[in-house]
Formats: sequence, C-alpha cells, structure tokens
Amino acid sequence: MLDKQSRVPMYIQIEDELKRRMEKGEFPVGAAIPSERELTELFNVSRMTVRQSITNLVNDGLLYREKGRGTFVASPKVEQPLIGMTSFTEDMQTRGMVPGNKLIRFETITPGPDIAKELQLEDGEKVFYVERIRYADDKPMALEKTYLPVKLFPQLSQETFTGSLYSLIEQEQQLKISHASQRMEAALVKPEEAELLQIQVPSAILLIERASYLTNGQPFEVVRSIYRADRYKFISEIQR
Ligand code: 16G
Repeated sequence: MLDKQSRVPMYIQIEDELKRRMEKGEFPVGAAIPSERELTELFNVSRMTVRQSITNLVNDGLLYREKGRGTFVASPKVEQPLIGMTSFTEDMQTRGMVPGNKLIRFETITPGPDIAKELQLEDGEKVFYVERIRYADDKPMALEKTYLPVKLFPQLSQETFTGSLYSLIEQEQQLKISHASQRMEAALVKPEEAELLQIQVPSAILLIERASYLTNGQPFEVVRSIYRADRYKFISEIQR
C-alpha cells in the first residue's frame, strides 16, 4: 500500500491513502477513522508519522478531533464562487441545504466614521446594527454584522427581520440590488465569536467585508462577516 523506497515522505503517502479511502466512502462523513494505534499497525510506521498525517488532515479541514472520542471525517467545505452577488439564503438553497438564521442583536445606533462614510451618511444619521448567526442544515457557518441605513428601511424591526434580507429588500421593498465591493482576509476567531460559531479557540476564520449598492448608486448595507474556515472554500475562475 505504501512505498517505503519512494521519495514521497511516508506521512504524505498515509494522508493520500486516507483521502482515497474517504473518497471511496470507506470512511464516510461523520464516521470515525481507525485509532492511531490501529493505523500504526496498518501502515507499519511509527505513531509519530501517523500523528503527523492526521494533524495535517485536521488542519486541512478533512478530519476533526473530538476530545476523548476520536477522529472523524468532516463534511466537505462549502465551495463559494467569488462571482455573482448572491445572498446567504440563495447560496445555501442552491446547494440543497436549509438556511437558518439566529438574530442575536438588533439595535439602532449612530455608526462610527468608517461605516458612515461607506454608507454615505450625513452626520448623525442612524443605522440598524444587526448581528445574525447563519446556519446551514442547523450547523453554524458564519456570523454576520450588518449595518443598514434607517432612512432606507424605516419599517424594519426585530420582528420583521426573520428571513432573507435580500428578499425583503427586493420583494417587499421593491428596491433593486446592483453590485457590491468585497474585501477578504484571514484572522483568528475571538473567544465570544468562537462560542457563537461553535468552534474552538484558536481557530482560523475568513473575514469578509461587503459594501453593497442599489442600482441608483445608493449604498444599502455594510456587512462584516466571519466565516468558519473549516466550512468554507472560496473559489474564482481567472483568465489570462
Ligand atoms: C451574504 C452577504 C451579505 C448579505 C447576506 C444577505 C457575503 C460575504 N455577504 O451573506 O452581505 O447581507 O448574504 O443574506 O456574501 P440573506 O438575504 O440570506 O439575509
């Protein structure tokens, strides 16, 4: 199964072999993989080598460890194309997943200068500040902190903001969403966010900031999203 003469290090060969078994369905999503001791015997290598392969697969998001229980096969990451301006609800629905929402904050605030500038607000104009945990099939995927100008959505309230923001804007308010600009960077999760996203500290996250505009050029939202790096992969097609 493994080639001891190969120049490919043993831990990489083991990683590849475990990946093959996951792909073949021998180790399905959610199933436990054999223990370190069993793998040591199976591959006839040291425990250190097995541990290195497993750690790499955990870091790549293919496996996850649960204290005292073992190591399990993770669900494949959501592949999010970086084209087209879609909503979270649409993104999950096109993948056949059920989108979920938990509103954890809804406040009317005077925004700081950065948000006010991005939303092109005059001095003293207020925004709704909304924090939502976004779920796919009941699993937390992202935490979104959204700033919306009150003047654009005067009738918005904690009670009316239950489903998709974009369908509320387009269908109920009949406004036309046009485009957005986005920035993405890597970071480490903060403890309070880790709890909401049900991940450990430290964990990697992807921070995305989106400023979105209506067809008349009016900015209507600034959103700071925290995506679980173990659940997301962003992909883009590029041309030369
Ligand atoms: C996405 C958008 C966010 C938007 C939300 C609306 C990114 C990075 N962000 O999460 O800007 O507010 O969708 O989703 O894609 P909803 O219509 O399901 O509420």
